[in-house]
Amino acid sequence: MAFRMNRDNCRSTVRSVANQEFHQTDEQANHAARGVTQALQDAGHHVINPSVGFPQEMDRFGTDRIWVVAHKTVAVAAGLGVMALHRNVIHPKFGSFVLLATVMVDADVSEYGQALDYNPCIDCKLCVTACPVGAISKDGEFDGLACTTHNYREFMNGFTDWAQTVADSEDAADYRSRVTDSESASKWQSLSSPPGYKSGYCLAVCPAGEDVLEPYLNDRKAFMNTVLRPLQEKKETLYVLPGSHAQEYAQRRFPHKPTKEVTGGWRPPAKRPASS
Ligand code: B12
Ligand code: SF4
Repeated sequence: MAFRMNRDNCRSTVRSVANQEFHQTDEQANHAARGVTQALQDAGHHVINPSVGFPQEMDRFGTDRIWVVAHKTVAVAAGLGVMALHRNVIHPKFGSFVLLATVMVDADVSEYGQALDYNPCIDCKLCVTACPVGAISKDGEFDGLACTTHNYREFMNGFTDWAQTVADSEDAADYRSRVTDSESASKWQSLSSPPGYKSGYCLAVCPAGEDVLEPYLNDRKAFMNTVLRPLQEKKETLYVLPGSHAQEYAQRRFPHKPTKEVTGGWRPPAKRPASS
């Protein structure tokens, strides 16, 4: 199942606005999938709805994939869209502004969906341009480690890195020399409400999809000025692994965005998360 997100919220440079859109849609999707699960259970089936996002299987973290089902794979097979350059599924009508859910049932299915026979991606490569840590390359390579290190700074590995910083600090003054007050507050916020994404700009700028495309086609310059540029110009800290391509890219392409070297919490040698 695909659930629509509100575009301007996702495109906002104000992270709390974009994050509440992701979290609300996440909740809506879990709720709807659970409703379908309940109905199928009442009809006598064995059925589950693995979570849309988190929780995931953290006992496997660092050794295996932590998600229960790959929603994108199922969505593509069901004809809900096509996985494009930015690795998200583009829905033919709603574009990149969808989150996905899967209901798994033991019943025989009377009719199967068909994969789309075209790709709604228009190959504009705005996702490549928007990513602040160069995680998406024009040729289709995706640097999952660069994305996770920055965008998921408040999640599993970013949290581990922060916990290690606390453990390594000699006293409060030492901790404060390593972590800004804003970063401490952000960590608290992510622990007390769902964790905040730092970016997701690849999805925000994507003009593909029937309902989304018109403003881009009508006036590309205005689209760049109102959608792409504000995200590019936003002053924000970018989290990078020392010596990584992401670090070099961020410093070269976005010199006004300060970079901060982090360990990412990975145990040496750095382990790459499974590919998306
Ligand atoms: C891991 C993950 C990430 C990682 C990717 C890490 C990496 N590349 O190394 C990181 C942290 C970077 C990430 C970031 C984001 N993510 Co994310 N992420 C996921 C997650 C948990 C799994 C992705 C995945 O499918 N991986 C790889 C799969 C394809 O491999 P696999 O599991 O081994 O599956 C293989 C086999 O096992 C088999 N298989 C598995 N299942 C099935 C099922 C069937 C039927 C069959 C036949 C085979 C099969 O085939 C597969 C291919 O070989 C999904 C949630 C979920 N549970 O699906 C969200 C998800 C992909 N993320 C999502 C989103 C929105 C984001 C962000 C925008 C978040 C944000 N707000 O910033 C960013 C975008 C970054 C980007 N450009 O991709 C959405 C995408 C929605 C969409 N329109 O496509 C998802 C689907 C969550 C959701 N429920 O909506 N994400
Ligand atoms: S931003 Fe452009 S290139 Fe990237 S996925 Fe969307 S349509 Fe395709």
